[in-house]
Amino acid sequence: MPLKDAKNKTDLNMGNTTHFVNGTTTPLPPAEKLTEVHIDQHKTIRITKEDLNDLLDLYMGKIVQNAVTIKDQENEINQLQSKDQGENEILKRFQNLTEVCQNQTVIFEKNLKNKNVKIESLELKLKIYEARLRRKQHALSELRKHNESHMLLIEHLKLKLIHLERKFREKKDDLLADWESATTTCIPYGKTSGIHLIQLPNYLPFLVHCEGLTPAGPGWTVIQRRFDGSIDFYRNWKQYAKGFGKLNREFFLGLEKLHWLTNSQPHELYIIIKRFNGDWSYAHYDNFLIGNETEGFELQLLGHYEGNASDALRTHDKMKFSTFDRDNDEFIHMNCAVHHHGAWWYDFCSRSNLNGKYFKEEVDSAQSIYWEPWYSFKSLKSVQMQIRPKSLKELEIK
Ligand SMILES: [Ca+2]
Repeated sequence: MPLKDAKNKTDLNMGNTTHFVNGTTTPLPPAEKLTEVHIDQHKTIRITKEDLNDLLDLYMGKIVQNAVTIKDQENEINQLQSKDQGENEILKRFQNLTEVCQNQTVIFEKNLKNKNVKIESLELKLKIYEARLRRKQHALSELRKHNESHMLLIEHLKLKLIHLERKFREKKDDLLADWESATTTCIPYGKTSGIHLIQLPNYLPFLVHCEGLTPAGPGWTVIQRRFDGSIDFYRNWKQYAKGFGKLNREFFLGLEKLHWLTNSQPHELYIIIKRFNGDWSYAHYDNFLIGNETEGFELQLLGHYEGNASDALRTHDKMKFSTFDRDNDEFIHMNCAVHHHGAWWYDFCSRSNLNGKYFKEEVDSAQSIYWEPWYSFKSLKSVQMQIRPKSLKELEIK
């Protein structure tokens, strides 16, 4: 009980020697029963021992009650502390979880970073592959274009092949027809110009260029022709024996064929020469005969000369043929074929050199195609040698 409540029950006369018990003023007890209680330096109360005991009991009750209260509060505090501990554990667990989460986050971020690096690497690779793909597509496109171009070319070549096959068949048919009607000379082809098959006794058939359109008249067989330098005439013995060039361009028919033709029957020779200024001239020999290879393809006969080009072949009569690899000339210390860059019936050395070096303009050279003395060593623009059986000439005269 608080002290003020106690005052209701017990009124203490401060500073006076009065004593209230149960609302009644009673005289003061004897001095030995009084106990002085000092409130402060100014006030002092005197109470009896019984009152003091009552008061003490009262306060003891209060103390006990307070102790109970304190105990309750301690329990409450303990409960709160238990609760705090639980919360602390939760907090700690939460902190642990947070730490775990942070660690996981670090690992995740690290993994994420690695993944990002890998993604960047893959993106770079992808760009490279895309660039390669674009290049491949471009190359493929180019190949397709080329392929289309090649296909067009193939189609063109197929058509050309068909055309050539047709021409070949026609030519083959012509040749077979020629074979069947092969002649020994060009006389049957008269005043025409073209390539035909010649068949001599005991000799394989061969093609010749028949010429009937020159001032010399019809039925000539061309044995040599020069006009543009497209064929190299500086060749060896074997090639001159077999012949070379193209019958519709420049060529030399061949010494073997010349031998067989001129031996099959008497032949005449007609040579046409042209200058670069357009002048032309001719030399005609009425009995032309060539020996066989054993005889060095000797110029055995020429006959009579007639013409306006000069008799420049006369000095070579009875001479063997010479090439740069077969020296049959009269010049002991020199190969005339080498000196004159040609192949001819050289003697000491020559007045004519119709197989010499072709010049595209007029030059004064011993290596050139020349015919002395009509034009000295000056190069000629073109030359053609042709032969024909004498019988035709005799027939023309008759
Ligand atoms: Ca010689």
